Amino acid sequence: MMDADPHTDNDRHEAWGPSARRGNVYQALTRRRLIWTARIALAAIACTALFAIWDSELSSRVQSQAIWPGRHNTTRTSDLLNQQPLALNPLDPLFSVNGLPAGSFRDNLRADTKYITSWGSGGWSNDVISIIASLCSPVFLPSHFMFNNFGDDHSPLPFGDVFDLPHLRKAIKRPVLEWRDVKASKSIVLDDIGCWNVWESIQYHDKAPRQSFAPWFLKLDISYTKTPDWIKMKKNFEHDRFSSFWALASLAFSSKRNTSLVPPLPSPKHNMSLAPDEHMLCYDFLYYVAAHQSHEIELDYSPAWRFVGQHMRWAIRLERLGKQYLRRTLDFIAVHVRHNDFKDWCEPGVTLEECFAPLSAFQRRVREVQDEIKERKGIEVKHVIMTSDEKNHTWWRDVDKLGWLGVDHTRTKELYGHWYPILLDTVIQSKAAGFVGTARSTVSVLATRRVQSWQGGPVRMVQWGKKDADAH
Ligand SMILES: Nc1nc2c(ncn2[C@@H]2O[C@H](COP(=O)(O)OP(=O)(O)OP(=O)(O)O)[C@@H](O)[C@H]2O)c(=O)[nH]1
Ligand SMILES: *[C@@H]1O[C@H](CO)[C@@H](O)[C@H](O)[C@H]1NC(C)=O
Ligand SMILES: *[C@@H]1O[C@H](CO)[C@@H](O)[C@H](O)[C@H]1NC(C)=O
Ligand SMILES: *[C@@H]1O[C@H](CO)[C@@H](O)[C@H](O)[C@H]1NC(C)=O
Ligand SMILES: *[C@@H]1O[C@H](CO)[C@@H](O)[C@H](O)[C@H]1NC(C)=O
Repeated sequence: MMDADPHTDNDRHEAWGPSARRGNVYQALTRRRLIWTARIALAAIACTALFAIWDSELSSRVQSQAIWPGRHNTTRTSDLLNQQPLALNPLDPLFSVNGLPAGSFRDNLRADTKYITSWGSGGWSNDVISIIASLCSPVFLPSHFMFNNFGDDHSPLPFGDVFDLPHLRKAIKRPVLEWRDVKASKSIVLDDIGCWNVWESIQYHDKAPRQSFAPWFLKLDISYTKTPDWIKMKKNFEHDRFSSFWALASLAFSSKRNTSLVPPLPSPKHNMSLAPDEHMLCYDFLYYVAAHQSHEIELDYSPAWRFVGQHMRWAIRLERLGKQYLRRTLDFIAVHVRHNDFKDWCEPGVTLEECFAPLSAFQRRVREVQDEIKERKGIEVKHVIMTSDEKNHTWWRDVDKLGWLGVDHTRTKELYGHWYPILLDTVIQSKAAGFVGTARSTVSVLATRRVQSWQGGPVRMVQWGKKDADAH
């Protein structure tokens, strides 16, 4: 918990996520570099990034390409497979690259187009919030994203496997690419690139760019330029890490860029010192970005949620799988209880029993949500579905005793893969008529936003950290 600061809640979501793990990331990278050489190709296939074009004359280009571009002889993504040759869609990734995924990503970038990308390095919900942020501002037109897992299994999760990219492109009217559309998964080319280092300017204990597995999977050798101190919203305040969309976006334009350049950190492999790339703009980390205030993603006005997050619907296959898991349960309230590493966030001197909210607190909030649905929609919602990272069988038996349902994940990993228990639980949460979550969990935060936006349902967060934190 090197980032953890129990005296402020400013770092809360991430405190358990990326930063908690980042201490040994570098070590892990070096150690794994040897072990993983043979697995790079595989990893790169799975890895994902969304790019975006931020400055292109899209419409004129589309007009000049009134016929199906024959050189795009690939149907790797299911997305492309579904594309009808005659139904030309200017947002199609095919229009944003030169052709097939290339050995070096640069060979596939169009000269008339600019791209933006960033790396994930958190838990999966932290990373979803980062990508929502990076896709949000009109200048940060879509950016890349990659899901990392910093647990025992470093298998990245492709963005397009989770979210419905064709829907997202249409909804936000932006071309969005994945890294796998651009750089070949089997490439052995280590590409040099200059990127902006945001992390070192928004916090003070870690004097380095944000570590991530993404450049490793993508075979990028990055030379970082530290962003100016003024990107931080609360100058010199160590308990808050947010920067603003427009501060970061201004660095994408040559006037601010040129006056902000400082000597770059040489890249780790090729020892290259490169200024931030102007063709492929990149930032190390975009989790802590806001328009107006820290953690605004939780609030109704959040531009990131309104303009992007709510349009990130589930990919069709995942949606179908989620429905299978729900079987015939039509109306239900979802509960999310987050335990385990959250214990590190308990107030000093508080026992675990006092720290985590008891089931009775969740029960009380569930009743409030039931009442609100009754009042607002005249519907009696009786079923309650519990989702949690808790492993304790006694605790789950107590959940059973309340008559609440659990999701049967006994075979989920085996059938669908490592990521699917949390993915399916997230899908199920999003389909609830109402939601009760755990305060300070990004999994819960995203579920509240989805239930509000997609189901028009009421939500509550249960407080915790000390005895009776949620008593009311
Ligand atoms: N199956 C399942 N796993 C969960 C649930 N909640 C948390 N987890 C697991 O715990 C991990 C917690 O997430 P982290 O990686 O620390 O970070 P996060 O996903 O951004 O979420 P928070 O830590 O809750 O803010 C998830 O990736 C899951 O593996 C749940 O409801 N169901
Ligand atoms: C295009 O795809 C077809 C069918 O997979 C293949 O036979 C052909 O060689 C490909 N052409 C090029 C130029 O890659
Ligand atoms: C920034 O620098 C580049 C390269 O040196 C130059 O081409 C460009 O005109 C400069 N832009 C401004 C606004 O000074
Ligand atoms: C990296 O490059 C710099 C400047 O070109 C040089 O002084 C330095 O010795 C190089 N370091 C390594 C480890 O090669
Ligand atoms: C498991 O949960 C029960 C009920 O909440 C609790 O009393 C017990 O201490 C827990 N066991 C462990 C090993 O945490």
